[in-house]
Amino acid sequence: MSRTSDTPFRSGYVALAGRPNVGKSTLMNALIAEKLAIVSPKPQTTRRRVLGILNGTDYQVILLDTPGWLTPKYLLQKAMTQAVEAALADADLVLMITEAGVPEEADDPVLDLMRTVRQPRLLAINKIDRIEKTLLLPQIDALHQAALFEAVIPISALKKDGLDVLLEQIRIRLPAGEPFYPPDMLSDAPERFFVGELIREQIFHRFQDEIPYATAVHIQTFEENPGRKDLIEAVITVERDSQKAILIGKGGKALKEIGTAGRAAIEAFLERPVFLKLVVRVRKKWRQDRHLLRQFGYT
Ligand SMILES: Nc1nc2c(ncn2[C@@H]2O[C@H](COP(=O)(O)OP(=O)(O)OP(=O)(O)O)[C@@H](O)[C@H]2O)c(=O)[nH]1
Ligand SMILES: [Mg+2]
Repeated sequence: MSRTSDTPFRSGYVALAGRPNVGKSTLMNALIAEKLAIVSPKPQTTRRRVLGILNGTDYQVILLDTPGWLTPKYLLQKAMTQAVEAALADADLVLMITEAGVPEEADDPVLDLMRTVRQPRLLAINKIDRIEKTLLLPQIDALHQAALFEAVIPISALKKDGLDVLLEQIRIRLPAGEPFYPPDMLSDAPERFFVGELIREQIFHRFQDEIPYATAVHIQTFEENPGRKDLIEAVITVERDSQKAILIGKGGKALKEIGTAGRAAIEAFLERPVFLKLVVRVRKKWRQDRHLLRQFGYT
């Protein structure tokens, strides 16, 4: 790690914020080149702040992926907005993410949130792979007009386009200082958090309507067995018997598919074989239940 005094080591926290589904988690994964945050085509996939560490030769960027900013209708969503606020409070720099071709209204709630932030702000316009460049210019202009951002950077998190420019805009704004985390650390969350998320991701991908939103996954047992596969027992909680029946499927088929795909994703993440056992249970209105929200790690 050779460096001179005119290029000090830089290190800091960068909060990613934006509407649901704009690609915050995809961007975090693309920047750190690891699948840390789960991603789905449905809004409100992320429910907690997820920390990801990116190490360069002369910088450490600590990314804080957050849930999409929304008006909360129930306690889980309230906890999600609080996770955003906490990440913004922790950040040295705030990166708003928006979607190309979906121009913000003047009263956009995320722009309002950005007005409350005292740290430097950057804006990334994501998903530029989906629209003509000429259509992008008016949106970039309008966002410049908001006069909130030190830079507006068009990117595609999916195609990994514009990420070098974005990273450089982040790096130059980080405070000078030593790294916060050792270089081999990717996140601050335990393995069991990621394991639960990978199972939840399967449910977001496979089921429609209320089911993904009514589902929580928590890891009841995580036994590391030297010389044998780890044993992981995950509890999938839903709100109604009818949801439980759908998750399990005819003859247990649907649950078996979640298990098979979930196990493959977990093994890819952990880089070791595991034995995965899934149980489905019903807890009426868990999304409104303080104790269960805490048990599931949302508060
Ligand atoms: N075409 C295109 N799709 C993208 C891009 N980035 C993300 N997506 C897609 O957008 C959808 C949402 O991505 P996520 O990363 O889960 O979005 P998010 O902002 O984290 O969503 P929440 O956690 O629900 O707030 C997924 O289907 C992604 O594949 C991009 O650059 N281009
Ligand atoms: Mg997300």
